[in-house]
Amino acid sequence: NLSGYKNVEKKTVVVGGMFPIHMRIAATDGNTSRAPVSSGCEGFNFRTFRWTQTMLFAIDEINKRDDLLPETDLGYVIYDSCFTISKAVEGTLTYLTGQDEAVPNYRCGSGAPLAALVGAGGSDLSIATARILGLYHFPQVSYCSSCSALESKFQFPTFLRTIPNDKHQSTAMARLVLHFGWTWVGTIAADDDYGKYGIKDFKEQVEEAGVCISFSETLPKVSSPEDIQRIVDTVVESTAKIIVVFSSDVDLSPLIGELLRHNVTNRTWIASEAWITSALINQPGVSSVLGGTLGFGVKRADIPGLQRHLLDVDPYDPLTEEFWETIFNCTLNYEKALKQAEQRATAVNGTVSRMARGIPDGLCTGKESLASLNNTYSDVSQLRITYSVYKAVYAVAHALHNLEYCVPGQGPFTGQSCADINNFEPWQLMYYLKNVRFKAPNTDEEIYFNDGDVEGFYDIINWQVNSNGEISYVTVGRYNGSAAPEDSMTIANNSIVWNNESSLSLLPPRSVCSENCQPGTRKGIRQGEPVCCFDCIPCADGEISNETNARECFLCSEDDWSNDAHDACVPKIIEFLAFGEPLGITLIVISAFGALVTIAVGVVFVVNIGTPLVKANDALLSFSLLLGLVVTFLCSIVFLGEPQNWSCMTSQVALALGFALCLSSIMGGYNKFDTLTCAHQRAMVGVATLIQVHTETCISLAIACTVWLIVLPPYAVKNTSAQNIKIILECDEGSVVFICCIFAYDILLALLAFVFAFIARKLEDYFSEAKCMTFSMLVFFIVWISFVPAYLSTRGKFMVAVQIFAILASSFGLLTCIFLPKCYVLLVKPERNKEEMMRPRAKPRDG
Ligand code: TCR
Repeated sequence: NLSGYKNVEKKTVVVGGMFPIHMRIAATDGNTSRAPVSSGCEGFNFRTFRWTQTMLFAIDEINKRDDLLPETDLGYVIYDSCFTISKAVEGTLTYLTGQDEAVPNYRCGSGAPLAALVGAGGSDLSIATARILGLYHFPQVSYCSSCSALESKFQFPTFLRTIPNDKHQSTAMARLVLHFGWTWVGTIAADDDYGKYGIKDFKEQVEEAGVCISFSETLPKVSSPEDIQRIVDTVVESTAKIIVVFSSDVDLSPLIGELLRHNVTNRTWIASEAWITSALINQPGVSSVLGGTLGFGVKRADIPGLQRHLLDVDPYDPLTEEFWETIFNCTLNYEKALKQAEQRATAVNGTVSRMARGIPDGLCTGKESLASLNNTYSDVSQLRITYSVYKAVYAVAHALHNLEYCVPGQGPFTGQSCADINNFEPWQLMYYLKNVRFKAPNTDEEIYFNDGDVEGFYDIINWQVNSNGEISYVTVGRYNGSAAPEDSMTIANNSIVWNNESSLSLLPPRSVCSENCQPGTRKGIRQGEPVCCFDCIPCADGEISNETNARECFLCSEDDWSNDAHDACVPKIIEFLAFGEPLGITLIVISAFGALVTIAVGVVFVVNIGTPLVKANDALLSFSLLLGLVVTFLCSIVFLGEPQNWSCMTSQVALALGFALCLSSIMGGYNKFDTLTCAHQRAMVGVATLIQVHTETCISLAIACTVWLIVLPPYAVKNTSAQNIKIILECDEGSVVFICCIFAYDILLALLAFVFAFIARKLEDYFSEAKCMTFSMLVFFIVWISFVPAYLSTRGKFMVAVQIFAILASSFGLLTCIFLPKCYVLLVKPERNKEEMMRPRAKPRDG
């Protein structure tokens, strides 16, 4: 650790600085047989060395100023925390005690007063040092410990920082993820407070908004190849295209190396502040993997004169010696270096001795040019943490200034007293630090601590590959944590370059576990997987979903049915047998034809009314049979068309009455066999006589029908249940019992007619009338028996068609069987139409 006390005409106050100049501590050999020594460090970090030099630069600048601490000089003690808690603690104790060895609770009274400690580096280091410093109420101003855990004033009463709290960054990252609609992200966190708290805060916020975490990996502090390999495998296997990394560059770089080896492209990395502008990560060749990275950087500033200072370092200064040798890969002239070191009486401690380091052979002259090197050390284009260091030093200086120029009697302490710059207590400086409010030179940012924190202001930085394959940091937006949520983030979407499908594109990548479920489907959860991963299950028939990602499908109303896409309910098809359609027209034609033929037969009969044939067949009965047939023919037309209440009533009743008329007429015809001889035939005729009054038969049926129509009339209904996609308009019989009774009556008549005709078939009659009747009744039965299965196996309008067919078939059957032979005689063979022909022959033809 290196101290540079200025010469002592002015009073001097010593500011402590702690920087992770090295990346890790060197492994010890584990030999316990000799006194242990504090472990050395390795892995020189040029970036953090720039920070260190910035502190020196700021102190220099302050010392040169006449308006800030004109009567006091700032001295400094720099400690290397080596990115390790133990080293940070060791440094803190050394600093507090003023000893080379860290003896707690001991501080040499001599020497200049200690002001504050700037730094410690990473949050885990600061947490450790802040706990110790807190014990002594010793102020600590951190430039890069951003962990949200450090905001607790209860645990860390004397901790202040010039870097925004990571709470803001986590929120900003969550906002970014939501802004681009990514719902499936992976996270990688460093195994320290920075990574863990940062990712935790991020996760809490995105998960609340419905984003799912595909994987969460932790980068080990001491990384083994297996650990890194495991993480690479996870990244490769995951379908998440967005990976949020909360880690310092030092911890992340082994992973990046391995990702490069595996050429893991087509991912978009969301960077935390610690690596977004790091040269350790942004090395040549990473553009294929890391191009398009988006991340957050803290406020940037230009610090005039800093570059000069950085380039003008003295190579023989003990602080810069190792830096020089590492950056130029050479050994400085040993004797000269030693001499210089002795002159300055500076202790070199904590860094591995040059011998042990095994410095390469080439000698350096100390005249090498830093400017010609393209090293992150001298790169002043991205002064972010560097600016934070600068602010931290200035904060301490301003606090000391305020302390020094406190007006006696108006001081802030008990009894309006002031503190003495030569001998003040740490808590007294803490008071001034807390209340400091200043502007750093050449910037217009007003710096003050609000409960130890500064405002959460970030630049959103995009890694864009420029023409020569290098990555440039392009600021594409801003985030202001203290603004209202709706305008806290501004982002220029179209200035972002993404790393999509290996070609750089302007379209943001998509990162979802499952694509949205389109209307017509619903989300189906996958057991044991995050909610963002789901299956899209098509809605069942009759159910719809009309929004994307619907949770459920909804049933359509009764009159509606789902369309093919299942995204809307459409009215069901209304089905009935219409007049206009071919089937309807055919049926109308047939029935009209039937009716006309029947009427024509009637006309023939009327014309031949006086002839024996017509007389023999009781003309009245023939006409009532013909009337019945006309009725049945015509009533089949009423079955067609959209069912209405009136048509439902008419069709059934007309059919029943029409058949009753026909059948009773047929039966009535048997009483002409009055020449029957056998006793049983006579008895039968007696029965027939009973029924012969077929008008009564019909009237009684008509009454029954009227009762039916009045009590429980048939009516038209929409049948929505029989078929899903159709509404069938049909007739409801009103009362099944009634309709059964009425048609049962018809069946009874038909059966009787058949039995009579069968018995009478052998009787002598010239025109074989009984045979025709038997045959017609057979046709009738066959038609209606075959109607039953046909009717039951059809649906909708075809049921009606089957019904009409049965009606027409049976009517035509009756018409042809009974009237065709007679018409034949009447029209073709009138000579047979003679009186004597009507007499049955003396001898029966057969039997
Ligand atoms: N805060 C981190 C450490 C860190 C860092 C960095 C380390 C930050 N920025 C840049 C190296 C380089 C931000 C912490 O641990 O709090």
